[in-house]
Amino acid sequence: MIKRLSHPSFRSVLAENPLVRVAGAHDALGAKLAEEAGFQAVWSSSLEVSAARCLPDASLLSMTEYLQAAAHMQSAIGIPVVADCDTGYGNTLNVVHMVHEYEAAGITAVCMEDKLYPKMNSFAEVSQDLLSIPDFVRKLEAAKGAQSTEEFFVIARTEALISGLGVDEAVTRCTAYAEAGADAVLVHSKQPTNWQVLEFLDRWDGRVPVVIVPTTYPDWTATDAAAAGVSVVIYANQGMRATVTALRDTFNAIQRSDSSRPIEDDVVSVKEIFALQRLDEWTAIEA
Ligand code: SPV
Ligand code: MG
Repeated sequence: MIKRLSHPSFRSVLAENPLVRVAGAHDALGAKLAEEAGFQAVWSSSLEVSAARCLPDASLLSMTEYLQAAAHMQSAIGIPVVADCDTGYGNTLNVVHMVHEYEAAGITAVCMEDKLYPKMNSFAEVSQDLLSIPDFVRKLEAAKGAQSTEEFFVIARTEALISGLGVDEAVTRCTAYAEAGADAVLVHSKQPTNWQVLEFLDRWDGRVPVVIVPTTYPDWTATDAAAAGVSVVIYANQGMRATVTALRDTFNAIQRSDSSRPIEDDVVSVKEIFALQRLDEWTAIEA
């Protein structure tokens, strides 16, 4: 009989691995393919979940919609989802509700960032204004106070570098966030190299683990990042970008040749789709 999949907590995965590699996804299929490839956790990306609806990553979807996407991913895989919860969907009260709902849905880790609500994606060329340190500390304290198990893990993300405030501000903020109870800090940079993150790591006292999202500095290997002091590397959107490339190539090729003949050797069989659906196990129920 098919059982609901179980999964370890993100906290336990981090405790057992000096470096955790995480892949971004927006649905259960993407999450499952990340697991299949050997990633140890899945990032339920706000950029991807919004883009899957052809909407900007601008706090347009509701918490319920993001939670549903994360929960769909979590129920399909045996590794933990790390849910990108933007700003916590509002003020301190929204954060408490968010933690209650995510934890109840079986999500063991959330990430919350110190931008103003409503937020805009970090790479959008608009002003990226931050919440004050005391206000974000209150949100973190509310999140930690609202969790009902010791396992639940809260990542505090600073957008100080994204908003152009520099490494000093990022260190000051992450120190305050760790003191407020954050289980890890995420320092996000949009520089074309890793120099800001290296400077941050040089000054970070290691009181909680550091998470990075190396979208704009892809040459830095996860192994080298770990050697420099990083504990979690998130490949946040490469899967979705690859999907767009693959769908465009496939649809254009079919249109060009007026048949699907040219692409048949390049795409998986329907049988492989059945395998991802665990169809054999489902049909066995009635056999
Ligand atoms: C996401 O994947 O939604 C992230 C990372 O938060 S970024 O798009 O770089 O802001
Ligand atoms: Mg996001």
